[in-house]
Amino acid sequence: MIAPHSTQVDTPALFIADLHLCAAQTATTLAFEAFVAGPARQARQLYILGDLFEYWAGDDDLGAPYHQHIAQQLQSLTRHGTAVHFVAGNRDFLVGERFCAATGVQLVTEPVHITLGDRAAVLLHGDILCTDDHAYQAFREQVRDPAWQADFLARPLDERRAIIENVRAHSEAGKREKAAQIMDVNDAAVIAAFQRAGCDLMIHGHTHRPATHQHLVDGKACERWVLADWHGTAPYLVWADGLLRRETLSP
Ligand code: LP5
Ligand code: MN
Repeated sequence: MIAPHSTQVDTPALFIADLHLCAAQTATTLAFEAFVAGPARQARQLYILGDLFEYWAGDDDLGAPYHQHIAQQLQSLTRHGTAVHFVAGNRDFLVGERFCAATGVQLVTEPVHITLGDRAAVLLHGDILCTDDHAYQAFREQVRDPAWQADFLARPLDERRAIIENVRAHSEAGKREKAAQIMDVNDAAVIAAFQRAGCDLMIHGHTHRPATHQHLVDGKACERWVLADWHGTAPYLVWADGLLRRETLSP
């Protein structure tokens, strides 16, 4: 269910993004299993800020044994009592109702507004902030169009997978040509996102450049936490005891 989301977050709450889970990435899959069995199980809430999967071709891909395994991991977590929220990334925006029913995960649409203690925060995947990447933004606009998605999802699963492999090849080749700065967030887009959200704290992923940035927005100090991508370990952000901090689980 896609629900508007503006909530007081129970503590401890965890934030992750850019796991890029797939059957070929054994070490990252093991890190995810350890994360689910450990820190995530002890948390009250888990926010997955996009790109949980290397890619998601549609909820009928839940039939793949690897996806079954990941869905069971998530279901064990939500049944245990951790509330899991999912914000779509640029690789898994086709996650839908069937995935949610199978896992107990709640889909939330960005920008997600939450309150950490007495502090309002906004959550994003982060790709929307990369406004200098004009080719990507044009692609994003096309594939986020509901009519385009309905047409795409009506195609056979094998055909969708083949199209995605083609896009991935173009994307990887394109990224080698693009200047690194183009693939980072645009400062004006960050400031506009803070202004629209009316808060001084932002958490996002996508750029794979973990850091905590300070911004001055209309004279107000604002903080932007960028999540790390996963490569065989489980980096995450914890909100507990009134503070945000970074942790990494190494299985
Ligand atoms: O994810 P990341 O960080 O590696 O790269 C992104 C941008 N690339 C993408 C593409 C995805 O990585 C792979 C596809 C995901 C599947 C989604 C499900 C269904 C979609 C179906 C599509 C038809 O998002 C990359 C950014 C980078 O982040 C940094 O911000 O630069 O953007 C691109 O590379 C996009 C290109 O610039 C433009 C798109 C080219 C598409 C060409 C299609 C040709 C083949 C079509 C066949 C029908
Ligand atoms: Mn991404």
